[in-house]
Amino acid sequence: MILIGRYLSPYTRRVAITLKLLGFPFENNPINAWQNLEDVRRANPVGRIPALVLDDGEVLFDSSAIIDYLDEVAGPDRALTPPSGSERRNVLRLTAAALGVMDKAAAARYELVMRPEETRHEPWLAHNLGQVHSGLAWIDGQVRGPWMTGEEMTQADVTVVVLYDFLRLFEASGVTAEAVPAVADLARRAGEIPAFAQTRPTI
Ligand SMILES: N[C@@H](CCC(=O)N[C@@H](CS)C(=O)NCC(=O)O)C(=O)O
Repeated sequence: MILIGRYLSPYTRRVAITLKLLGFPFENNPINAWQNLEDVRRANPVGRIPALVLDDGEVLFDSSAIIDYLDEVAGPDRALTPPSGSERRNVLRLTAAALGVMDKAAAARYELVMRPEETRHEPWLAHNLGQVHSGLAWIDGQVRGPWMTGEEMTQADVTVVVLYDFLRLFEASGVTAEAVPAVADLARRAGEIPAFAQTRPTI
C-alpha cells in the first residue's frame, strides 16, 4: 500500500500511525496539495491528503474512511475503534472532537499562511483559535488514564496525540502543555511508542 501525504498533516499522520499499530506494511509518498496538486488530485479528486493506494490499485481517501477500512481488515479484536455500544460511541465522540479541533486549527493556520498579512481577518482567526482552545480543553477533561478511555489505546488516542503534536508545532495556536496537562502527558507517553516516534513531523 502507498500512503500519499506528508506527516506534517495530522490527518495523514493518524493514518500512518494506524497502519503501523495494526501492522500493515506500506510506503509513504510525502507529497502535499500545495506543491504537488496534480499528483494529489490523481489520487483524490478533491486534491487533499491523505489518500491510500491499495495493492490492487483501488484508492481510498479521507482519513476516517481509510481508518474505517483498516479497522475492518484488522478485525474487531484488533480494530482501534470498538465494534459496538457505549465504548464505540465514546471513542467516536472523542475522535470527532479531535478532528473538529483539527479542522479549526487548519482553518486558523490557512488564515495565517495562505493570505497576505494585510488581508488577514483577525475576527475569523480568533473565532477558529477560540474553538481550538475550547475543544481541546474539553478533550483534556475527558482523559481517563492511562489512555483516553482507560486501559486500551484506541483511535481516540491516535487522533488526540497527532492533534496535540500538530498544535505544538503550530506555535500561533497558543496551545501549551500547561493548559492541557492530561493531553500533554498522553502525548509524551505515546511519543515513546515506535508508531508515533517514527512519524513525528517537522515544519
Ligand atoms: N477530512 C479530511 C481532511 C484532509 C485535509 O484537510 N488535508 C489537508 C492537509 S492537512 C489538505 O490536503 N489540504 C489541502 C486543501 O484543502 O486544499 C481527512 O480527514 O482526510
